[in-house]
Amino acid sequence: MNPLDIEAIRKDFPILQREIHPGKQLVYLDSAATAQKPTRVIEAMDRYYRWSNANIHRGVHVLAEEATMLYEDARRNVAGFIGARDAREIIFTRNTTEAINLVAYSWGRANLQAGDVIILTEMEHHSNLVPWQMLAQERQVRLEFIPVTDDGLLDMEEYQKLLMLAPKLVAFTQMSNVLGTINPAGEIIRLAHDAGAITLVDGAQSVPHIPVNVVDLDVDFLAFSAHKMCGPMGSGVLYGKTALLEKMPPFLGGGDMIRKVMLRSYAPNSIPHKFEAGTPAVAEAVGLSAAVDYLNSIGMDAIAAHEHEIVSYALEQLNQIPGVRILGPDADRKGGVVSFTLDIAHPHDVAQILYRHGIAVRAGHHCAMPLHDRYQIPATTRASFYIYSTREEVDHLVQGLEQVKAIFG
Ligand code: C6P
Repeated sequence: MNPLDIEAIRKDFPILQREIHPGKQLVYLDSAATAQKPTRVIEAMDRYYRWSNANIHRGVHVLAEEATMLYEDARRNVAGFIGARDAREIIFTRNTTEAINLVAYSWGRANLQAGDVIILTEMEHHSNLVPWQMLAQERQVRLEFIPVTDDGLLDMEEYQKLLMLAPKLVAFTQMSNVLGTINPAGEIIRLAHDAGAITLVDGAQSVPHIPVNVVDLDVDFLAFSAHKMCGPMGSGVLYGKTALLEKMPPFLGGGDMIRKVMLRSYAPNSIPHKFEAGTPAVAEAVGLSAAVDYLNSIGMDAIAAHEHEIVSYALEQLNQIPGVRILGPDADRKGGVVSFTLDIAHPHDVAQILYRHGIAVRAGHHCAMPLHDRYQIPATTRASFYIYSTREEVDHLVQGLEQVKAIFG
C-alpha cells in the first residue's frame, strides 16, 4: 500500500496551520476527543446554508426538495461507508452517546426484564455504561463485565464463562479511547450470537480509524459520531438491523416520527423516521457525508496503516523515556491512542507544560473512570493520532516530555 501524502493531507485542514504561541505551530494530538475538519467538510456545510437551507420532508419548494435530497443522500452515503445493506438502517442522532441511549430506552425497555443479563466490558466509555446502569436501576437488570487484563486486552476466557449466564445483550467498544485496544469484534459478536444475545458495538473510536463493515461483523447495533471522523459536532449515527428496528418502539415523540396523530393516540412512521423526531441537523448530515467522501478518497485501509506506523513510532520513542508508563497493548493490537503516566508529574501538569510548547493532548480519566480504577490510577495523559499526524509531531511530544522532566525532576 502506498504511504499517504501527509503533507498534502495536512493542507486540507486549515486549523493545522495555526500558530498557538509566537513561533509555535499547533501540534494537535487530541483527535480521539475530536478530529479536525478538512476544507471540504467546512465548505459543504457553508454551501448548504448559503444555497439550500430549508426544513426537510415538508415543503414543496425547491429548497425543501434540495435539503431533503441532501439529507437522504447523506444517509445512503453513510450506509455505504459501513457496508449496510439498506439506508433505512441508518438513524441520524446527535452523537454516539445519543445512539446508545436510543437503544437502551427503546430496545432495552421493550425487551428486558428483572434478572436479565447485559454483558459490558471494564474498558467502556461512560456513554456505553451509564445508559445501561440507568436501565439496570429501573428494571433490575443485571450488569456483568468482561475483565481487562494487565496488558489492556479483554479476557476472552472470562467472557466465555459470562456467556453461560445467557445474556440478552453484549455491548462493547470496538476500540478503547484510553488503551487504544482494538477488540476482536467479529469473535465477540459470533460468541454472543451463539449464546442467544444481540450485540451493540460502540464504534466511536473505530469507525473513524479502521475499515468497519456491519455485514461482515454481523453486528446488530453500531453507534458512532461524525465529529471524530472529520465531520461536524452534533451529528451521530445508529446503525441497526432492519428486523430489530422495525420491532422497536419510538425513542422521542414529536414531528416527523409519526404517520398519523389523533388527539389521544398516534401511529408511528416507518424506519428510519420513527427514530428521528423533530427538525434534524441537516447541515451536520451534509457535513458528515462530505467527511465520508473525504475518508473514502484516502481509503480506510491506508488511514489504518498510517496510524499504525505513527503509533508504533510513538510507543518506541515514549518507551525510551524513564518514568513513562504506557497503558494498553503493543502497536499490533492498538489504534492511534497512547495514554501514559509520568512518575514525577501529574497528568494535568504534563498536559499544561506540553501546551506551552503548542502540543494539544488530553489529561484526565477520558470518561472511562472504572477503567482507570482497574489500573489504580486517577488519570492519564493521552496523545491520539489521525490521518494528519506525523512522526515529527511525535518527536515534539517526546521533546515536550523531556521539558516536563527538566521542570519536575
Ligand atoms: N470520547 C474522548 O476524548 P460522543 O461524545 O457521544 O461523541 O462520544 C462518546 C464516546 C463513546 N465511546 C467512546 C469509545 C468514546 O471515545 C467516546 C468519546 C471522547 O475520548 C470524548 S469523552
